[in-house]
Amino acid sequence: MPATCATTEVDALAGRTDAIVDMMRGGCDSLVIKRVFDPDQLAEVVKRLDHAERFFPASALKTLRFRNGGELVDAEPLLIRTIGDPISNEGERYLSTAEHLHWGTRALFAGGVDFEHRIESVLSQLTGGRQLVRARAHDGRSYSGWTFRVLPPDVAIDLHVGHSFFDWERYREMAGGFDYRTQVSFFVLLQKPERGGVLEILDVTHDDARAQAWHRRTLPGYVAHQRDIIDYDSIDHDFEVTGVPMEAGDMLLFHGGEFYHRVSMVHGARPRITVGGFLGLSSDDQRLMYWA
Ligand SMILES: O=C(O)CCC(=O)C(=O)O
Repeated sequence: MPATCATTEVDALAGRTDAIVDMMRGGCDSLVIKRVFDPDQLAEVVKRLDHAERFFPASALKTLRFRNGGELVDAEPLLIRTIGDPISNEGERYLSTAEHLHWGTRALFAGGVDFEHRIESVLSQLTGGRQLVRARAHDGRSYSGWTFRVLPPDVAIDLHVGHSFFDWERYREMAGGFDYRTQVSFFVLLQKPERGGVLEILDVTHDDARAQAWHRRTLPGYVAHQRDIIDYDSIDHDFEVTGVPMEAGDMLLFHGGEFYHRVSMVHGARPRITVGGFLGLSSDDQRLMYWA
């Protein structure tokens, strides 16, 4: 079955108080919330990010470049820039970056709607009454709540699924623990590229035996989910792929822990820029935690 998608206005969330937990339990697979941020404010944030990026801790994630049609161009530079340390990184650095990124984001959004305040107030309406909290380490320090992701032209994010990352140390160190089956992704589109850069959800879950057929060739040295180069042609032929249209300012929630997904290649001069993270239920089902 293709992924099911719903769209809602940000001031019409009252009827969706259980939306996130429903998604975690197999309900609607994605939800676009329109205009969570004003696109004019985000255009200003993108300009500031451009100037400020060098002051932020950033990682370059290796990715592969494909020509149209899926032919591999080169396995060299990987060009997805992640601003803020992803949860895969070493603990001490990850936690100090989280603090830094938190204050940096405040500066990027200064003078307009504050990012953290806005996403918390929107997400809190969808938790079925559970408290929304930023994930913490055992020593009490906060995890990052989000990272910025910059996808330049000709770059795509390969197929991946949240479930394949749960053996990372940072997940084990998450205070209180979280229920791995419940991971949902969220992000806000800051800058839409001229073409492409669409989040695509496949009707294939992490434990689906059919996914094994994708893993045909192996390139050591790539990040976990990119060790295997995926045969795009067979995927598009064999599986339902649901693209989720978005505009700058929209927020997307989707069941990325469970369903394979990817971002199609960015075309045109403008990079695609998003900022987002992940949500999961605490092991005791009392809180909804978020992190990146
Ligand atoms: O568009 C993005 O920010 C990446 C979303 C994604 O692939 C994920 O949440 O796993």
